[in-house]
Amino acid sequence: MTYLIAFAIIFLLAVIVIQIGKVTELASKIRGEEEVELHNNNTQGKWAVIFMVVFLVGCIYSAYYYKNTMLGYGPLTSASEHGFELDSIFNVTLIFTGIVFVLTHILLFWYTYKYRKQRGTKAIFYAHDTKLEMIWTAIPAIVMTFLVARGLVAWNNIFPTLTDQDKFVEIEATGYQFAWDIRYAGADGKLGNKDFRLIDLAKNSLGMDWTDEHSVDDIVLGGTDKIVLPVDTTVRVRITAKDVLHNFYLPHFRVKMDAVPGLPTSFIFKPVKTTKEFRQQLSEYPEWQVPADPNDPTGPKRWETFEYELACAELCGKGHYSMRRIVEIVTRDEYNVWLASQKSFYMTNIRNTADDPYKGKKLFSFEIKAREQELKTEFAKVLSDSAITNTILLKHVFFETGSDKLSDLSKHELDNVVKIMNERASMKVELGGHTDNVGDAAMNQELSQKRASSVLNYLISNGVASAKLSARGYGQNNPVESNDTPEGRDKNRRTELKIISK
Ligand SMILES: [Cu+2]
Repeated sequence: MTYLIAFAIIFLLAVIVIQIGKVTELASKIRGEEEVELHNNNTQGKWAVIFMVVFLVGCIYSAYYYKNTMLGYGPLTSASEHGFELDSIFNVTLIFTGIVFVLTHILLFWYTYKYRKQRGTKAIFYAHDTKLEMIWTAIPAIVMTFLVARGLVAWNNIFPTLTDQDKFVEIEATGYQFAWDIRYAGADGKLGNKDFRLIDLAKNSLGMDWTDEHSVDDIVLGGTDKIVLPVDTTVRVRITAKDVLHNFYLPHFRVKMDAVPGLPTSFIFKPVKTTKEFRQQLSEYPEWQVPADPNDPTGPKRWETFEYELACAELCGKGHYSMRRIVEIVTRDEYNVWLASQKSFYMTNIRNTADDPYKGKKLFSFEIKAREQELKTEFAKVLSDSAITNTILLKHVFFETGSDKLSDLSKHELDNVVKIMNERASMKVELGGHTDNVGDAAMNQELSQKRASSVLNYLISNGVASAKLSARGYGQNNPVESNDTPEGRDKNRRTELKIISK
């Protein structure tokens, strides 16, 4: 229907134009051709001058009217250190191009009027003037050289080479249809290696390499989480994409860089205003004092709801708009608290699963520290008067398969047990060995007894009085989970510590 109406309109317009043409033709036959042409030239020349005035006034008025909504003017000054320099480059370029724009338009329209066809005038034949050519080649060349040179200096300032000694926060942004994965380096400050061959959409969508220990504490933010960054700190963003071209654009920080599949790019910037400070700056302008939601006049003001944002500035597909993310700039202390509260991707999704290359082979120092705290709390619980259980699972005690030989990793857990045992002179405990139901029950009984004794021997040889310890094998009799699954059997093979007397 819409097409039909559009077609009808175009058809009618064509008919009108043809009819006007016919009328003009008839009129010129009556008045004489030349007379009409001179009259038309006069009118069109005058209209050209009127158009020029209206057009230039309109341009200048709109630039002035919208100045507070444009980046770099009014309230929207740069929120990053290098942004001020970029804004100044844009302004200088705007001044030069603005002057040329106004001048050429005045000349264009004024000459259209001045040199319109008049009775008794003749065109001058003006073929060449070397001096004029020199002038209009030299002036743009000098101006362009100045602009380009300034741009190069700024480019070098914005992209310094950061060394390991420089203190900076590094994050990685991976664009895909239609979101960003934001990866933080975690406590070690280093992003781990990635390999596209390791990409597994369900378990490892970024292709992080778990054999690189820098990966272990890396944090990956979910699709809608706020990107939090510290103020007054250099931030290096590694930018990459998984499918098509995207563009990492932080307008308030004057950061804009293509995200290209297979070609990592990066941008360095330093935020200089926290989100709160920027809101304060906006609050001084009347246009930011209005309610954020026009339907709710008593609700928060526009400046109160302001957020920095990340946008994809490449038209990458129909869900393109949903790549918007909120960026929050906070103080250094707030950032540290936030970072510490984030869980590493590896620890939440990979640790001790089949994909974990360190499963049963390695404990990380942060895990050992955390386990020490946890063990202390567990002991405090079973020793308190309101205790509901008297048993602690020794989570980090491992044996070699089918043997009673303790693995090296068990040392951390057992050394902590030694420490706690020696702090309480009267405490007596029983070490209990448990197995799954694989194999012969009598063999399992024997193995569990041997394993419990191994733990007992380790504790004695590390300074616990033998009178405080006993060891007992329970075989496969006390499962905590079903023996039908590998995970269940894994849980059933365990060593427990039971408090006999406090
Ligand atoms: Cu995109």
